[in-house]
Amino acid sequence: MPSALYLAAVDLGATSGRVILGTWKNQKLSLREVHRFPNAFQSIGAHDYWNIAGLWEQIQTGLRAAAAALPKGATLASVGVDTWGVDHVLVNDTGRIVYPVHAYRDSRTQAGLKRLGNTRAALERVYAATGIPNVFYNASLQLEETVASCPAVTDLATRCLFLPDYFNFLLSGRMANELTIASTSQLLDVHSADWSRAALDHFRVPAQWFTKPVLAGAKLGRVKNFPGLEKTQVVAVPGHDTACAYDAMPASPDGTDLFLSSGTWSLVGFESDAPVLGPDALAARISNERIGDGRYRPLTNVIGLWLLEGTLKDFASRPKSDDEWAKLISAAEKLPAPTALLDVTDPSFANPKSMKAAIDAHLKKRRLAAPKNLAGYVRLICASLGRGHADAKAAFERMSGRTFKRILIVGGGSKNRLLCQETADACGIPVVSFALEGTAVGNMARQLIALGGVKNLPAFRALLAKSLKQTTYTPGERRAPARHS
Ligand code: LFR
Repeated sequence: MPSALYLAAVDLGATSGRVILGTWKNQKLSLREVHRFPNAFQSIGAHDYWNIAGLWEQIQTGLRAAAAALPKGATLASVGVDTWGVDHVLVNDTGRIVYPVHAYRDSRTQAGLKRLGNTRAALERVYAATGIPNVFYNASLQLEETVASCPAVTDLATRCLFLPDYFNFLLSGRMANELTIASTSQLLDVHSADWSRAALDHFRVPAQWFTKPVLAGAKLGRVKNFPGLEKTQVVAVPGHDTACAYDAMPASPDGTDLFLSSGTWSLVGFESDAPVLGPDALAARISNERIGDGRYRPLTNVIGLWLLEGTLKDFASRPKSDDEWAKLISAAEKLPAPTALLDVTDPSFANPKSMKAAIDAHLKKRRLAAPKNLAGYVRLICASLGRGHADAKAAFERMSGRTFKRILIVGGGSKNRLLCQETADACGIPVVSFALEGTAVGNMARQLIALGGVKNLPAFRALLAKSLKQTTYTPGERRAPARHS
């Protein structure tokens, strides 16, 4: 084993993407962001699409930057790709794209969503088979709509690759479905690590589009056609960004930590050897997605900072620097607590033309006044998300019989002290925020394990916890949080 290992994490989010160079030396991981770029879906007529060629170009630029940042004579040992869930590419045997890549917020799934939602028996059958509730973005509903609106696609496409699978293919030349990203589809069997025949049949999705998912850590081969990366292994990391973020949590081994990956979405959940199923779980919309090692990650998807990202677009005064952000959060903290909160499960927040208008309309319907300024919206959104997180915690405790002692938060929202405090207040337990690039670290952890640099995830977490800065938010304590490392 060389004295240092160099790795690259490609981490694509729905609103931004980045490539990070990691150095593993003396049992410590250090990160350097070598490329960051904005991401957004684009609309043509009534539909929303991802710019796949543009994303691939950005990945290549980032990997070139990673190679250029290596010390002289060093090589990049491996690369791993993670992305948001559910979106996918339909290709033929040569890997050629045969159908446009839709973005998950496209409204094309609305009819299927209602159909399944209104058919109790089918809803229960699909949930019992997959452990995934009926949500507008599911790949199952998307693929159902694709096949129904374009039946010829079943002759054109031979494989369905989720986004990380597709970029792994472009890098390595090998097509494989990885388990964590497959588990976001609502097409995977909740009791095994293979596809669910019942779900595939229900949504009329061709079973031959998929192969048995590989577990994170599988080596897919060396990078192809990329000068400077000839020796670099492509490792199938947890393809789902949320699975990566969860892997990175320095959780206490006794299972009493609740996890919150806070970004565009708020993903509240925990690790478990068994799925959480049944009518209560279905009613609470518990999603039994998978973690890198194949175990379960029961979670609920609370709408998250999408509410705030959208609202900011309507304010010319939106913050543009860290300093302006700090001022906005301070102003929001000084406001009185909102008298009523948003119901964060309202579907009108999913993809509105204007988020501010959607919030105002939601409040008007309930005869409530809209906030007077941006700070007011920030306060209302953070408090409402805090309540959403607390509702998720209560549902998990009821159903799993566990009592959670702390909430570990990573992601963009972990830097928002108002959100952390509102969450601690609403949940009644401390929120521990880590200065941690969760997705990139989880992505690299699986590469390190695959390369033999570290034994397993518990060993990695134990090493990580030693050097990690953290901030604790105590319920009811409205003051600058104590910092300690
Ligand atoms: C977060 C995330 C969520 C998933 C949503 C849609 O980036 O991956 O886990 O539910 O995006 O794919």
